[in-house]
Amino acid sequence: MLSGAGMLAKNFTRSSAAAGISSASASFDVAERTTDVSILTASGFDPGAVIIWAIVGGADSALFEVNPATGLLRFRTAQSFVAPADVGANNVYDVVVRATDGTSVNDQTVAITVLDGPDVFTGTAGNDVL
Ligand SMILES: [Ca+2]
Ligand SMILES: [Ca+2]
Repeated sequence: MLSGAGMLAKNFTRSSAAAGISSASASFDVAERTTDVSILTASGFDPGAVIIWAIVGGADSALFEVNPATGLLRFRTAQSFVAPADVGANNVYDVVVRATDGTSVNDQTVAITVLDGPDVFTGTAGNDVL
């Protein structure tokens, strides 16, 4: 006796309770005058899930962009330590990043601290006064 019914009932349930953006402290240090912050990674999603990244909030969200496919978080323009552009002007930039696979949505607040670095002077062919 043959029956195909059992072959049609195979469903997969999706467990997303543990999904999250993996970042031990959700904070990063970045040297001034650089744009790349970090390539973010997501944990807890189903194996093989296609993660889409987006910036969804944060006081300084307008200053950042994230690559939807790679998760590379970066400043739109490099920041200066002596002239911070963040809210509060304390060189700590706050942004909320979202990872989703279309089913699970996970938001993570990330703090990026811009660190002071040696200042670079670009001279001209003649004598320069600093
Ligand atoms: Ca700040
Ligand atoms: Ca400096």
